[in-house]
Amino acid sequence: MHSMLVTGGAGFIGANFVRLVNATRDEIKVTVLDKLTYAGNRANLAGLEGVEFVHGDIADATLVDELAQKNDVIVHFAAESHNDNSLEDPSPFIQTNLVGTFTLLEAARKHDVRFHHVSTDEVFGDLEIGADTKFTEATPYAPSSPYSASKAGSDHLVRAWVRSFGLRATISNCSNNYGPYQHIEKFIPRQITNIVDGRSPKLYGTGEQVRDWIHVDDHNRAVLDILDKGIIGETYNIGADQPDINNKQVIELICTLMGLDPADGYEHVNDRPGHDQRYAMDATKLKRELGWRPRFTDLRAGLEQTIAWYRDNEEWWRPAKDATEATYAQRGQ
Ligand code: NAD
Ligand code: TDX
Repeated sequence: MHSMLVTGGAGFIGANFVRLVNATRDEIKVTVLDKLTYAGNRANLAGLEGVEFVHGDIADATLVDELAQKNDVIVHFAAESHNDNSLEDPSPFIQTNLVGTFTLLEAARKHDVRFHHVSTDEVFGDLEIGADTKFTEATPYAPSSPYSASKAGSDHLVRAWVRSFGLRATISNCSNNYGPYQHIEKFIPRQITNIVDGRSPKLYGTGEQVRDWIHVDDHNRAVLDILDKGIIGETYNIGADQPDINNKQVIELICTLMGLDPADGYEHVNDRPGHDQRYAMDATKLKRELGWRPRFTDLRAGLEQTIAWYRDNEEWWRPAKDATEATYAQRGQ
């Protein structure tokens, strides 16, 4: 790997990935392609030397073709990523996650570029709360929301391009990420910034839903391992193998860590329609075949670090806060 195109590199996970590559892999020249939607932010890449930034759309075939020609690997993070937004308006999800991925695949095929597709545990649907089950790479796809259906469709496109055209591609499906630079529309940073602001944290419904939280750096180290050692055509599940923790427990932990009494620290708001109940990833294949291990194995310690980052970087999230909360308020959330 010498020249790497990172799509969505100005978003949460993509920017953390570019920072990781920049800090650890001198031999790789990174170019970021990002449309700078509401979720993308140039500031996420501030202070990085030697990273080229291209402002553009992954569905722009001419631009993508030009960039594919100049790079030997594409790492594809760009997506519309928020379930709640996909319930309001699915259209950008279809355009970016499906048409955008298709456009990249065509360019990668034409120029024989190694391709890694970043996907989600949500393609598998959900699991029963309290059960001892996990998603494996063999679990059938059963997405619930327009977001997860669009990601599932993009995974299918990647597999078809491998089988039909011999594209050198891999896929990873990861569980819920947390860490620095995550947009404040998402669960954990929304609650942290609400508390900093003196607003009450907002729990959807009863909060019994379970997510399989992983620190963004553990996700990104796994992506690098797959690029280095992964087998072409294979899919790898990524998850930190944490004990089940539900949203109510997470919000109460955040309240406690930020000095609020969890007993009256938050409010219940409208539930998400079609809300997935439980996600849990089995990452045995990634561990056994590629030797990956998560480093953040204690959610409490990871949350403390994340809370400190949002407290220290108020100027980063402040401009988006009022508009984000106004959108939620319209939905009774
Ligand atoms: P994000 O919403 O924070 O960032 C997405 C980035 O993509 C933004 O910078 C945005 O400007 C860019 N983008 C959107 N549409 C684009 C387009 N048409 N052309 C070019 N750039 C475009 O998302 P994230 O949370 O960083 O997620 C990154 C990837 O990881 C997504 O593919 C998502 O499905 C996947 N994923 C996320 C999680 C999670 O917990 N956040 C978990 C598993 C997988
Ligand atoms: O204010 C909130 N209150 C609340 O209770 C928000 C924003 C969310 N929730 C709940 C809904 C979910 O059960 O918290 C849980 C997490 O919600 P999100 O942060 O919106 O994440 P989720 O829908 O689980 O999807 C995330 O993980 C998988 C990412 O956004 C996806 O991009 C990724 O594919």
